[in-house]
Amino acid sequence: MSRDDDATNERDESSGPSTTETDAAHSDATRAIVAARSEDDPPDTTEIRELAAAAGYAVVGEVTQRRREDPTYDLGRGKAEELMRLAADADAEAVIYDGSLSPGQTFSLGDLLPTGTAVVDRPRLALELFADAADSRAADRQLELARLRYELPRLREAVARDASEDVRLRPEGDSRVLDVEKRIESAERALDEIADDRAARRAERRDAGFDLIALAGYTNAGKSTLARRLADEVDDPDFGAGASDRPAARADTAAGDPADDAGALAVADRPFETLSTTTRRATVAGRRTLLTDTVGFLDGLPHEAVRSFRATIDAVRAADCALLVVDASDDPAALRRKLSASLSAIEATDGPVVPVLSKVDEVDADGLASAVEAYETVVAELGPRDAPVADALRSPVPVSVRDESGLGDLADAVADALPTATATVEVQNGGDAQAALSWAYDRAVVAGVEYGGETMAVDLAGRPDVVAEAERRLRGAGSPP
Ligand SMILES: Nc1nc2c(ncn2[C@@H]2O[C@H](COP(=O)(O)OP(=O)(O)OP(=O)(O)O)[C@@H](O)[C@H]2O)c(=O)[nH]1
Ligand SMILES: [Mg+2]
Repeated sequence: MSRDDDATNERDESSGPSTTETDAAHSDATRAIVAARSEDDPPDTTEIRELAAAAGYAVVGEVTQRRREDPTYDLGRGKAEELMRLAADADAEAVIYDGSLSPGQTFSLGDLLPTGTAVVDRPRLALELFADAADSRAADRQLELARLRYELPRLREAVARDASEDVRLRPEGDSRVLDVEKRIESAERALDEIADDRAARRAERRDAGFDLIALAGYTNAGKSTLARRLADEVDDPDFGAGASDRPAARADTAAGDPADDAGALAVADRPFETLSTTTRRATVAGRRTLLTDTVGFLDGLPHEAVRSFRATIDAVRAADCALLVVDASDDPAALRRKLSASLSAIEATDGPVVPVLSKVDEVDADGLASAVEAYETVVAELGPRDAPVADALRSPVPVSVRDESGLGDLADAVADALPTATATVEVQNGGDAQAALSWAYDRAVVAGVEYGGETMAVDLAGRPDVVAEAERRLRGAGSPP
C-alpha cells in the first residue's frame, strides 16, 4: 500500500492551515439573543446556546414560545415584538433562531428587529461553525455547496422583494440568481469528482485486503476519540494516531480539562471539531481495517444541507461496517433527538451498523439502562422511510474510551459484523505456492499453515473476495503438474 493511502490523505495538504481569525472573534464576541419556538414541549435552548457560543456569540438574552408556527415570523406576532424590544434593550447585534426560518420569515423578522440586527437561523449558524474550520479541498467544496444552497432561496426572496411593481422582475431571470445556480452546479460537479475518486480508492483498499469501517454520529458524540483509541500505534507520525487530523486552527481551542491533556481524549468538547473525513489504520479483532472518522450530524438542518456533507454520508453508507456513536451521557430526550437526526441523515447503508453507546463512564447503571431504553425507543419507532438503516442495526455496545471499558466487546461486535469467509486449501509446496501464500499474508487472510511432506494446508479467513482470490492463486500455483 502506498503512502498515498495514509492518514491525512483526504485533506488537501496544499491548502495549508486555516486562519485563526475566529479565535480573535471569540474575544470580542457578538452580542446575541436566542429565540426558540416549539410546538409540543417547552423549548430547550441548551444546544442552540452551545452552538452559538462555539460560533463566537455571547448570548445576552432569550425569548421562547410554545405554540404552532406563525407564517410571518415563525414566532407569534406578540412574541416577535417582545424579541424586537429585548434586542433593542440588550443592544444585540444578532438574533440566533433555533429553527429553520423560511426566506420570507427571515426577511420579516429582520424588518421588525432594530436596524442592523442579523437574523441567524440554525442552518446559518451551522454554516458559520463549518466556515471556522473547513480544512480540506472536499470540506471547502462541501461548505461552499451548503452555503450556496442556503443562499439561493433567500436571494430569490430578496430579488422578489426588491422588484418594483412595474418592472415585475422575476427572480429566475436575475443575474445574481443565475450566478448562484451556476456555482451550485459547478460545486456539485466538483464534489461528484471527489466522490468518484474516493469510491475508486475504497475499491483499491478493499482489493488490498482492508475492511473499511466508518464512524458516524451526532456532533460531539465521541467519534474522533474512539477513532484515535482504535487506531494502530505507528512510528510514522504522518500515518496513524498522531495529531495530524486535528485542524490547525483548532489546536489552541481544545478543551482545558487537564485530565484530557494527553492521548485519545485530547479533543475539544465543542461541536464540529471534525470537518474532514480522516482515515487511519486499525487492527480490530485481528482484522486489518481502515477506520474513517467523519463529520458529525446536527439536528434541524434541511435535507439539502445534510446532503452537502457527502463525504461523510458516502463513507458511512459504503463501509463494510459502520459504527454509529451515540453519547450515553446525554439525557434520554437529547439522545433520542440526536439519534433520530443521525439515522435520518444516514438513511441507508450497504453494510451492517454497530451502535456504540459512548462515554458510559459518565453514567451509572440506571443511566446506562435509560440510554439503552431511549435508543430502543427510537429504533422501534423508525418508520418505513428509515427501514433500510433499521435493518442494518446490530445490538448497541456500551463503551468508554476514558476508562477503557467495552473496547473488547466492540472489537468482537465489529469482527462479527464484518463479512467473513474461511477456506482450507491443501497444495503442493513450492516457489509458486510460497508466492501465493505471501500474497495472502500481505492481505492478512492467512489464519494458519500446516506443512506435511511436499504439501502444505493453508487456513484462510477474512474478506470473502480476498479469501476467494487467495484460494484461486494457491490452487493455481500448487496443483501438481
Ligand atoms: N467522559 C468521556 N468523555 C469522552 C469520551 N470520549 C470522548 N469524550 C469527550 O467528548 C468530547 C467530544 O469528543 P470527540 O471525539 O471530539 O467527538 P466527535 O464525535 O468526534 O465530535 P465532532 O468531531 O465535533 O463531531 C470531547 O471532550 C471528548 O474528550 C469518553 O469515553 N468518556
Ligand atoms: Mg470528531
